[in-house]
Amino acid sequence: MFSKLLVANRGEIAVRIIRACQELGIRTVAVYSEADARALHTLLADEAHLIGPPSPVESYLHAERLIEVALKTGCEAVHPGYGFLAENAAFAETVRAAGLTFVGPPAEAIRLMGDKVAARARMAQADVPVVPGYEGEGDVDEFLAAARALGYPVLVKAAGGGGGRGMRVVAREADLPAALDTARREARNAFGSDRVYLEKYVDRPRHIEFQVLADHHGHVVHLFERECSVQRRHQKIIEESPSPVLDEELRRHMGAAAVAAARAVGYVNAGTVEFLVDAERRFYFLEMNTRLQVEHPVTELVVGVDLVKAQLAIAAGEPLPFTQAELSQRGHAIECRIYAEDPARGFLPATGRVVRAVEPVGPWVRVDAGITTGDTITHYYDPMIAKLIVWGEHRDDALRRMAWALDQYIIMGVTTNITFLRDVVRHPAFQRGDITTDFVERYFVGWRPPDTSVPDEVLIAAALAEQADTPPAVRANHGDSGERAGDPFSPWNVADGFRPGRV
Ligand code: MV4
Repeated sequence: MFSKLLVANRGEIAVRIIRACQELGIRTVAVYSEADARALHTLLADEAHLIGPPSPVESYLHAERLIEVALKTGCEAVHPGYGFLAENAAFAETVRAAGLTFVGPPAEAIRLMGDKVAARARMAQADVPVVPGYEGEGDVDEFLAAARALGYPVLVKAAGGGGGRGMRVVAREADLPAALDTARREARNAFGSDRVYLEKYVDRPRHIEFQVLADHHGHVVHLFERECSVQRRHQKIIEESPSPVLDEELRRHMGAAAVAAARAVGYVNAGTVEFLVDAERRFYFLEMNTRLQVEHPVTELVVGVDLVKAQLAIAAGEPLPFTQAELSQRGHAIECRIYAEDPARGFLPATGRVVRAVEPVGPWVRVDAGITTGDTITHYYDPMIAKLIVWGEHRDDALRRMAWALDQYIIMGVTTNITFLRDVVRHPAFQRGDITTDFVERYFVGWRPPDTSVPDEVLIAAALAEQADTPPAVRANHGDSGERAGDPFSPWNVADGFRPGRV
């Protein structure tokens, strides 16, 4: 195993990686921008190095600077987390060229899966079902002929896109030429390539993805599925495992397809194969994410595998410690993503100081947070600040636990989507598991947060209590039945005595 590793990321995922390393006895080196000098990941790592100003291009995306830090601190490996450079094939190559281990897949797999047209072709070769489509190099007339054969509506997608970026639904033949022009123009600007392709539009699909792990010894397994259909503008909000719609047979077929997909690209390390599942429960390969994903904890809780530790073991050359037959799903896990955003103002990102953060704690409740009380949330980085993950024996147990945990979660000083999530997990359609990718638009347009304004009397009472700063024991002596009450020797009964944690 490695003895020292560079964490090339920030926020909750950097914290997650550092914790795994701490357990494994791997020393960690954090990198941080000027905006993150007192961030959790900076404080938790064994060493932290300033890499530049807040702007990501000058810090977390600055490959040479990251590698320079890794080399000068004596790291052997680099974990990219997700986002930033995680799916940058050139970065993976540069890391390896510097003699370091990249905790992720081979650059060729990243590159191939990054090209959506090449990925579709490779999947079709490997008998992984893809959405019927046309990836031609042809002119408008050929696109028109292909679309007519597919039947409308069709989707125009950018070969260099993914994650829903540069996608366009075309309902009628008359709209296709203009849609192709716009899509090409946008793709050229966004991805540097104007190559586009067509897919038959799958109406109201479910998004179900399979976690895979592959080692350097030819073993490939899947760790079952995650259902990620609750999204808003291609941002996932809630993920769960198992999916409420898969049965054993479909799960087995999709799992086999996910393993075949990974094998077909020579995949190594942790990856995710995304599928669309239509109303007739047919499934189609969508894309492969060549990284650890935000929603990995739901798999960890249901399958009992620490995916970050698995990534590190694989990168260190160890064989997978389990076979497919040894893996199973137990119970149900749900993840809610906590965003610093204002759901009452079109989900506009929110910034400011976290005056107080109180995380729910309890059996089968997990919080992966990148922030804590006192932190400042800026507009430089992703607004996702924490993830709340719960496990239950059955889906309804997990749902109840999630509703409870959301009620307990307090973040003051910065607006978050917690109030929104509380309503989503209690929604009858969500409770039924009736979730397709249009769930939020269908049920939550015009959603308003509940009125949480506090009466003036309560604010005055709180202010007076704060000012009086009454020690707890003195309160306990006024009628409470606490053990300290009436104990003449208890230090808590000395009204002006020392109190731990009080300056
Ligand atoms: C589709 C589709 C319907 N038909 N492809 C969006 C993300 C990107 N990975 C692909 N996406 C879609 N591709 C066909 N042929 C619908 C979506 C889609 C979607 C997919 C997964 C999760 C949420 C979504 C929300 C809107 C559209």
